[in-house]
Amino acid sequence: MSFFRPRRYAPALFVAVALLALAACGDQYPNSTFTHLTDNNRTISALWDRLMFLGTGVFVFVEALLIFTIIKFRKRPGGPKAKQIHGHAALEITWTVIPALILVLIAVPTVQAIYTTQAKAPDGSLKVEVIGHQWWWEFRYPELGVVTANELYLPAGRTVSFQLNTRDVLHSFWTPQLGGKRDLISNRTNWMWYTPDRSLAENAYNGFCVEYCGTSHANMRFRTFVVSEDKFESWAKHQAGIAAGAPVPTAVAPAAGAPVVTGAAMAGMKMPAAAAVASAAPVEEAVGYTFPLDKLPAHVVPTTPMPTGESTIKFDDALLASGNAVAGRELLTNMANLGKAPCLTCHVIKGEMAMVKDDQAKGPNLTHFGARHTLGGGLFSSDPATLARWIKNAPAMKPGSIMPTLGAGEYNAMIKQKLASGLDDRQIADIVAYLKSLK
Ligand code: HEC
Ligand SMILES: [Cu+2]
Repeated sequence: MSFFRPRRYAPALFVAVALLALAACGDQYPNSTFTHLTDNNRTISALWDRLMFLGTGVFVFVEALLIFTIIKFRKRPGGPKAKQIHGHAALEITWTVIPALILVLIAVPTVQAIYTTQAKAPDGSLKVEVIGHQWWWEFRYPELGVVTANELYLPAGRTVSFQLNTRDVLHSFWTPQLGGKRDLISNRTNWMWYTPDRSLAENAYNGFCVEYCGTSHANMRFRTFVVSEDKFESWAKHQAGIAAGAPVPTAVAPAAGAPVVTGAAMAGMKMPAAAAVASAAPVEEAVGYTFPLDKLPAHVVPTTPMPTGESTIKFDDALLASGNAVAGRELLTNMANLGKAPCLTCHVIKGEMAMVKDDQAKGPNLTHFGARHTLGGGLFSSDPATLARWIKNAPAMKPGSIMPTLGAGEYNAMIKQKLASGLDDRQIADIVAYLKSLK
């Protein structure tokens, strides 16, 4: 006699499995690839559905046959000896032909899907160059003259043709909700295209690097904003130019009493910062469209924790309110300050003195950094307090980051000691005010 009576447990087991299955449907999955938001994803998911359907059919049929056979032909006490059979032509032909037919049903649409997704992008597609760097993303729109980083804007309803390259090691580009994952391979160009649905105006998605690429691979993320064609055009047109609101490139430090852009002025500001330096800026440019901060869905808002304990990056936040954008600009653009603020040896800010070309720039293009919501490969929010700490000690916030430690007294993981000289909090607050003014 056995104590284990399966029948007694069967109902409970059934309920448990059913609950588990139900739980899988109850939540929101903002990084799911099982969406139908682009033509590419629809093609792939049609294949998936067919495979699941046929696979489930095969599974149920085979298992049913197996269970039936086990029960029906089980060994019984005193039963007859099993009949021995040698070969059964009809049966063997059947179990060869049926799987072959199933494979054809899978192979034909699979090959079709490969041809569809590998085909050249349709004429008139928007070209976007995706360049992988350890550990951030560069996005270029060569037809529009735009170079940006970590935040990808796409027009809804228009096919985008991605040209995928890497500056260093392998990476892989993927916005799961929009589908179409593809690798960035050294010395080779990969292509991919898809069309975000026209109905997708003002949506934001998470993007990831999905090929291991070193220390901060998991920290190499980006955001994809799908917006209406109008908004995209407004964004792109503005991005192609220099920033509105920044102290004008020809401006020198203002005379005593002249208005300056301060962090406080910017915080409560509705108008472009240019208005605040009206005396210095002859032309007041309108700021182009930016995905509204207050409309960011929760799943794209960065939640990376700041370093704590010993590694806490201390900063005097009170200084941020009086950050002086003109002084910040002077720090970055005056060659005399290069030792302390070598920013432009790695970053391009259009309209400022060019020390590197886009192709040699080691860091993200900062021309319109003030219009970005994130920093550091989508890891952190670009609010002034976080930005200040980033400038002070980026590698402490993002392991291995190629953006160097620049704050005086900060521990520099590269040289394994504290920086004897570097930027003080006052100077960083000024740089923050300047970078945030680059709308
Ligand atoms: C040695 C080259 C180098 C220097 C010098 C440098 N940076 Fe960077 N910077 C980088 C790199 C690389 C990144 C990308 C880091 C990452 O995300 O891992 C970066 C990222 C940034 C970002 C975030 C951009 C974004 O969109 O994510 C800001 C802002 C920034 N740097 C500002 C500065 C400022 C201000 C200075 C000077 C005080 C400076 N950098 C000096 C290389 C440099
Ligand atoms: Cu990676």
